Amino acid sequence: MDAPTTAHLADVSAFDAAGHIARVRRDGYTIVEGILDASGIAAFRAGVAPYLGRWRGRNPFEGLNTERIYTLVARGKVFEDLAADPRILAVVGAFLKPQFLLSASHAIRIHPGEAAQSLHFDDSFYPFERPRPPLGMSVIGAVDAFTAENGATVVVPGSHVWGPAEVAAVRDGARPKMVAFEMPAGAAAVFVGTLIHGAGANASDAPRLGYTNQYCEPWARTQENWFLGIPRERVRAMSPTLQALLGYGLMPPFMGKVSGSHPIKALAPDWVPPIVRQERDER
Ligand SMILES: O=C(O)CCC(=O)C(=O)O
Repeated sequence: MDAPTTAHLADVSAFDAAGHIARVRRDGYTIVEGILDASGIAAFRAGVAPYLGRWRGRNPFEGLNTERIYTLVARGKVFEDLAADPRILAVVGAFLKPQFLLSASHAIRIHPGEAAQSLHFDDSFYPFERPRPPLGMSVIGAVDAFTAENGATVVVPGSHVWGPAEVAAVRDGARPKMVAFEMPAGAAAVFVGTLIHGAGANASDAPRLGYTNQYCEPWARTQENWFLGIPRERVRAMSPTLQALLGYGLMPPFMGKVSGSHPIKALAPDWVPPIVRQERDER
């Protein structure tokens, strides 16, 4: 198996994880610059190019004038590196339990004329009352620079600690003070799953390309089903860190086991599911 790689990544030793974590606790989000450098941005663009231009969102939430490329993590090395970026994982890991999982990974290209997305919070589908600790963490990264005009994500700072009444007021149309994630290409915002946000309207004359990687507690169901969505041969070639993020690890003592064994065994080239092997051996 490959070791985790730092290709496309800047020097991580100088990364101020504590500062970012403190900002997330206070405001609900932080912005990390330089997650992708110029070569990473070029690799990202080349990696999504084959899939662009053929799809539009199916509802206003996906964005009727927005393209999304799902299961991005499995579409190339640059996307693997983004999902397992050690700086991102350092911030995310301060809020989720060890063995947390990647929950969703997709590119988002918002076309000119797209309306603003409805305000929401990303871990809302877990049925636990707010206020509460986040059950998920989200990253939204800029491949094109994000501006207020081209659809930069807008957030309500501090809304991560809100209770149900304030959240309901926003759903009913209240508009508290919002901030746009205006950030240069290559930067990424990291925020808690309880933070209220949405994609902005794109009033510019160019598309806005970005991506989201979302993580969840190791005991929670992931949004994307990686076991069905990513062939095992492809997972086998990924780093151990990413394999764990995709669910090929155990949450102690044994959550995620495969017929009583560690799920990493399922990546061996000659692996057959134990129930098939055992039935065969009986014959
Ligand atoms: O693309 C963005 O700026 C935000 C998208 C988002 O929040 C979502 O689709 O859940």
